[in-house]
Order: sequence, then structure tokens, then C-alpha cells
Amino acid sequence: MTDIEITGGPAAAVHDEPVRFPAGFVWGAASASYQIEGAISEDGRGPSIWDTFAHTPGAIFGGDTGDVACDHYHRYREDVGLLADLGATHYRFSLAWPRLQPGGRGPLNTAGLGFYDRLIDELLERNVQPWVTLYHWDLPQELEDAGGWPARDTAHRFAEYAELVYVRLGDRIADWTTLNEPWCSAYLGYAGGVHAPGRRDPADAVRAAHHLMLGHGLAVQAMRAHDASKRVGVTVNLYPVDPVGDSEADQDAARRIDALMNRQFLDPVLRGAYPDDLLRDLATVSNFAHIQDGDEAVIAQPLDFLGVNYYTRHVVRASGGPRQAHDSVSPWVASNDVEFVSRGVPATDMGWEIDPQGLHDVLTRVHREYRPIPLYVTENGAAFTDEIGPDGVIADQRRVDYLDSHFRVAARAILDGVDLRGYFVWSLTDNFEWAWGYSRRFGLVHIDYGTQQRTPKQSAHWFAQVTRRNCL
Ligand code: IFM
Repeated sequence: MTDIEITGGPAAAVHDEPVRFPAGFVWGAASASYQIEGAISEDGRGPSIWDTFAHTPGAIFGGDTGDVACDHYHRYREDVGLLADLGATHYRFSLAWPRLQPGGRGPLNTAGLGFYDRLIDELLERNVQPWVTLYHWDLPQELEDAGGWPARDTAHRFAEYAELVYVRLGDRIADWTTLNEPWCSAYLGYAGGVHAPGRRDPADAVRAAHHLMLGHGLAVQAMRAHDASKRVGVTVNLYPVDPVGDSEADQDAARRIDALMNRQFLDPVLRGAYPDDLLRDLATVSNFAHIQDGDEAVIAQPLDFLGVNYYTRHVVRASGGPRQAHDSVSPWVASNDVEFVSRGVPATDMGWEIDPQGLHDVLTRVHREYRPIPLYVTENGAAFTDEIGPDGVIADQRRVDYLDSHFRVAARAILDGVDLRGYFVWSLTDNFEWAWGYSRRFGLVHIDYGTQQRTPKQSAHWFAQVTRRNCL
């Protein structure tokens, strides 16, 4: 990657100078099935853990559900038009497993496939390349009833589903991602209980994390055995984790959170083994009987790319409190004594501190500490409360500034040698933000949930200029 030109010195220092990205750089927007599709009972779709969880009283802010969401199932043509208007080269979306295999096993549902056929054809028609994620959290409820991700069989079911879909849709999709953010699936879903399926068992979360990764490895093997010509990868959510002070306890707190959130996934995928210190930390809640000989080799399948989702940095301290007392309600398994410290810098509506430098930190870390692999930012974006002006204009300057600052840092990472090939903004439209329901808006395009009217925000117009010029 040598063809990037940054006029006038390092990107961060020249906010007004043009910053060019390499020719062929991928610019896209991202979404996920349950967050946008709606149509939860149409054409044979089965229930997922998110349907069940969202209908559990008290689980979701405001009692919202994904029953209708952005009605993308019926409005996909309009949404593809929006992507084309953005000048997106690619669209990252996920396939709803319960739409394609309603009970999580057996033959594919023809009507569910029909929807993705239509979506993919529409994208290709508009010259937007599909970038598919096989699993963005909507596990078929029947598989959860059979044990969910803590059960090893779920990894095999996932690989079977992945292969069937790959065979059926592979002719038109070059880029395949197995999982999105396995940390969230495992620890928010099975330990913290704030995501579906809402379970609160730290040992189950550790098992779930492993079976997600095993499912990833088995899926890659199965897909490649069928056809090795497509590009296959996985997406993880990475955070720089810093100690607030230089005490040994704070440094150890940072090490533990880094192991739990970052290295638990990077190491088996890119190095073929879980980190020793993570296994020591988690030994208080798991005997690791679920990790069988050969599993780590399966997880370490050669990949064509790694997807990195980046939102913020974590600054932590050791509270000095007990480590285990609250484990049954904390996603920070074996580290619930760690406090996350606010630095008082500006934050998005999610409360996530805005830290573009952190994107540079995670990209350069993967590049330097792990084996060389093409990287894509598969998600980055910001939730802000948007106000619609009397003229109908949504002047979301804070989102423009957020994206601009992160894009600049990405360009600098490329200059620093990182093999970064593309960038997807989260998200194309406002959508169902999980436990926050519709109260948090990440979209480049505003959704009026009463009318389903789509209105591109100022950030969408700005992004369209970036994609067309391949330049900031
Ligand atoms: O909305 C989510 C997405 O589904 C996964 N990554 C983080 C986003 C913002 O929370």
C-alpha cells in the first residue's frame, strides 16, 4: 500500500489538507438483519433469540422490538438506492439465520433465500458489491433451546448453515464474514444478560466464546472445502485498553480486560492458541473441559482478511473490590472488580468517549503484533440525537466531525504501513440498537419510525463526496 498521498504531513496535523486513500479502497455502509429487516414472521422465518429477548418485559429500553424495525424486508430497493447515492462500493449486511434455516438445522428455506436473492441482485444492479456476515447475533431460538452457544453442537450447526448458504449464494458474493463481534454474543448475551439470550452465567459465557470461535473455524473449513475462490474473514470489536495509573493493580486490570475483549479472539484466530494469561484469569470460572484437542488449530484457519469494529478506548482501574462477587451479572467475567474510568472527553449518545487515535492504536497493534493480514474497518460510527430543521435538513455536524477524524486516522495508519483496504460506516440507516431500542441513532440516513420515511442526513451527503473522490 504505497499509493496513498497525504499532502502536507501527518493526517492528524493537517485537518484541512486533502487526504487521499489508495485506489480501489472499499467504502461502504454496514447493517445487520435483526436491526433493520422487520418481517419477523414472514415467508417462513423462525424466531431468533432476539425476538424472544426483545419481547421480554424490561429487556429493551422503551419496550422496543425488532418486529418492524426499518421494514427493510419490504423497502430494500429504496435502501439499495440510498447506498448507490452514497457512492458506496460495498454494502455490509448480515443474513438472518432464522430466515434461512428457521430451526437452525436442515434444508434452507426457499422463501428466505428469495429475499436475499432479490437484495443481492438489486445491489449488483446498482454496482454495490455485497459483503455478507453470516452471524450478527440472531441465533435461531430452537438452537438456544437446545443449549445455545454454550453447547458445542451449535458450532457444528453454524458450520452447516454457513456451507449451505455459501453454496447457494456464493456465485454473487465475493466477501464473506463468519461472525460479528463474538465478544458481544458470548459475554453480553451469556454473562451480562443485557443482550439475547439474556443469560447470566459466567462459565456459560466462556463456553459460548469458544464455541463461537470453533463455529467460525469449522465454517471457514467447510466453505473453503466447497470453493476456495471467495474471500473469507471474521469481524472482531477491538479496543485499546489503558490503565488509568501506573500502579501494578491498574496495569493488571488493563491486561485482564485486554485479554478478555481483544486477545481472546485475536490470538486463537491469528496465532492458533488462547493467551496463557487469559486462561489463568478465567480458571476461576471454567475448567476448560469444553476445549478439545485440535480446536485451536480449527479456529486458526488461514483468512483473507480481518474485520475490525472500532468505537472507543477503555481506560480502567482496579477498584480493589472482590473479583467474583458480582460475576453472575457482569460481562467482565473474572474481572468485575475493574472500573471503567471516564476521562471527561466528549462522548457519543452511547456514552462512548470519542477517541480517533484509538483506531490507529488497534489497527497498528494488529499489524505489528500479529501476522500480516489485510484489514477492513467493518464498523465505525456514532450515535447522536439528530434534529430535523424546519427545512427538513438534518445537520448532523457532530457525526461528520466524528467520521472525518476517524477517516484521517485510518489514512495515517495506512501511511504507517497498515494494510487497511476498506472502511464501512455504522450504519446505513438509524436502526434497532439492541438493548437501547430505537433511542440511539447511528444512521447516515434518518428513519422516521412512524412513516418509515428515509431522509439522508448531512453526514450522508458528506460521505458521498468522500466515496466519490476517494479523498477527504
Ligand atoms: O449496533 C451495533 C452493531 O450491531 C454491532 N457493533 C456495534 C454497533 C453499535 O452499538
